[in-house]
Amino acid sequence: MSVSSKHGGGARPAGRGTRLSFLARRKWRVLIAAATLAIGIAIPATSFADSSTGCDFAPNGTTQSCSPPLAPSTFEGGDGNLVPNSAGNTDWSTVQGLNTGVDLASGSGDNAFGQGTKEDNPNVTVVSGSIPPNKSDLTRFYEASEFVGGANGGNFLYLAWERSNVLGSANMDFEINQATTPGLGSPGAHTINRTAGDLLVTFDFTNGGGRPTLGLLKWVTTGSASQCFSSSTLPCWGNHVNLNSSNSEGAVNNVDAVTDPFTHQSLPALTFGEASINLTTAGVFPPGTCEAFGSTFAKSRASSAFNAEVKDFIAPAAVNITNCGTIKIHKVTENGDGTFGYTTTGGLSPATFNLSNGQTRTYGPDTVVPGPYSVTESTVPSGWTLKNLTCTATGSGTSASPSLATATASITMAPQGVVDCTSVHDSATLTGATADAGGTVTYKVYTDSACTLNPVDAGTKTVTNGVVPDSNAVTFNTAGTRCTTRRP
Ligand SMILES: [Ca+2]
Ligand SMILES: [Ca+2]
Ligand SMILES: [Ca+2]
Repeated sequence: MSVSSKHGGGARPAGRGTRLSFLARRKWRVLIAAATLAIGIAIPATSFADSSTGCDFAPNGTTQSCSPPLAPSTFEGGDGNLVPNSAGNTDWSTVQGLNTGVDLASGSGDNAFGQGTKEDNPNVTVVSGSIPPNKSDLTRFYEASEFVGGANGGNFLYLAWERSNVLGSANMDFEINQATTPGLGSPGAHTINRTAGDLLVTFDFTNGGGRPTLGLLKWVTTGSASQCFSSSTLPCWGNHVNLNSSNSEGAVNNVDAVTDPFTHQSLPALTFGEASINLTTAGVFPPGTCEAFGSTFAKSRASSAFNAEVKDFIAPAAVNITNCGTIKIHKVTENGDGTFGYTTTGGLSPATFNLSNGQTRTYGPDTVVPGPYSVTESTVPSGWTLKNLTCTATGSGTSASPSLATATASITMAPQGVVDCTSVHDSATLTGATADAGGTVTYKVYTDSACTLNPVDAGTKTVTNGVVPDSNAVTFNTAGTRCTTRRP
């Protein structure tokens, strides 16, 4: 049938029929779409339930027994699943600041460390498709961290791994670096960019039962080799930090399958593990010294022995773990520019600084030790008026109170806090005048745009160094275009 004949009179009944059936199909599509939506909502709602008790971990045989959140954190790091099961708690599905590592697909393309790689080796070779069938094949890891104040408070670190098989025990390591190692996931030779004080969390779980054994080591670059945990030479993983039930908890879903809320996949028993660690009470951070970790990756170890081979790994993800905070001060000016001087209290370095329009002073990132601080805009060129001072504060325990009257931001910094303040100064400046221009300026406001009708005096202001203060406020009773004159 040609196109033109379709629109001919003889073809109209067929055309109507086609249109009706098209509309009918559309209705069905809507109904099907609605049904699909209903199913889409129903699947996670039912499968998220996991164990009806909310506990998917059994340290002894099949007797479920889960630790509550490691107080004062509310993160459920000891229940072997990924969703909060008690009101007011968090778990992986709800935790703030989640970071995710996703491995390459299992099989010939999966990246792993070359044969014989040990934890203490910073120089590694990455190979493809050589994960032994009897070793853990990692698929994902999750990381989150937060500062929680109060008794026994501190920097909490949450970690989780997922694997595609249940062969062998679960021996996983999380390496937490201050610096990044770009491209570590790709085949070939790499040097893991380690800095003294980097962290290694070991997670060992025997399929037979018991609780996960958690360990924490620091990267050591100087001093005696006796600090090393396994190696006989520096640099090495050493200075083993004692983790116990007072500063950590962990679990594996050894009771039943649990659901990953992000992939909506069911994770069979023994394929998910998690941990919560209070890095502060574990003594990771030297008091009064700032440390910041920006990169994390997960790997599987061949056995519970620390010097066993590391095989599969998941390339690093960016993280933000720090015991200090960040302060940013922005300057904005209107109707000109100038140099504005600031003073600070609390020990910020430098203690004083200057800003002009559009400039920012940053203390950080992550270099402000927790405590009280103030920043005052103390040196203002004459003729400028502080129009606005605003601050935002993020992070538990971190706050900032701006005072327009004193041009001061009062800050309380907590670990992982960020304070961001902006002050706005306004002025009018003579154009074409010399830098030291003085005298006075008289403002007049007119009700028309041609500066002829109903003049109103808006004040006479003193000019200093070419800077002209604002006029007096003038109220208009009707809307419209006005004219303002300034006469020296
Ligand atoms: Ca959990
Ligand atoms: Ca839970
Ligand atoms: Ca891999």
